Amino acid sequence: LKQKGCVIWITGLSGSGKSTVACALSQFLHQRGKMCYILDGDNVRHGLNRDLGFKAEDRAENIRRIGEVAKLFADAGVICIASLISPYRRDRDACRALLPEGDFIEVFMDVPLQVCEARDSKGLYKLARAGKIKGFTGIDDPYEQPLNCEIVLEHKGGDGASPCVMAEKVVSYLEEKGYL
Ligand code: GGZ
Repeated sequence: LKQKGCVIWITGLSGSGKSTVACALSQFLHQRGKMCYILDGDNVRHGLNRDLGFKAEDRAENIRRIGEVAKLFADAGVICIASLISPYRRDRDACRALLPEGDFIEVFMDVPLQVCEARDSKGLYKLARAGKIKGFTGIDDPYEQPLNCEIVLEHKGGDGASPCVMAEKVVSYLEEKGYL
């Protein structure tokens, strides 16, 4: 009884809701008896990637390692949810290239900077604006939006779409493509 693995790669700004959607998605998958595992940039940086900072080359290495680990999970038949800013297109594309066609599903959290900054759940934008954090994505470091990703999760004014609604959109995609 083999389940087909894949990598759900969630990219977007800090505060765009990547981790929340990853969490909601993993709950839906567990409810369906699917094995899944979340690799979150912020968490992995405490262990495997604790030697890395936020310079472009460190981010590239962070993403490369998480991409390799995600591939191992997918090989083992697990649905691996990678949630990290991954601001450079080139780095994301390198992870895509590790997997068989179709098994890398890029999800873009399309949330305007102003919305992420207004949330500022960890107070990091405030510190970045004050110059206390240098090279913060969206403030004084680049974020390259995906051009051809599989799924776009849009922020829609007001309360926006809830993380559950967003996660359901990913579930529908997985059903459509035969991963569920
Ligand atoms: C961006 C930073 C930075 C800088 C610390 N730029 O919202 P968070 O706090 O919890 O998640 C962010 C996390 C980014 O780690 P990633 O591994 O996802 O980044 S990347 O894919 O670019 O390698 C943020 C915090 O770390 N953080 N400094 N300068 N985010």
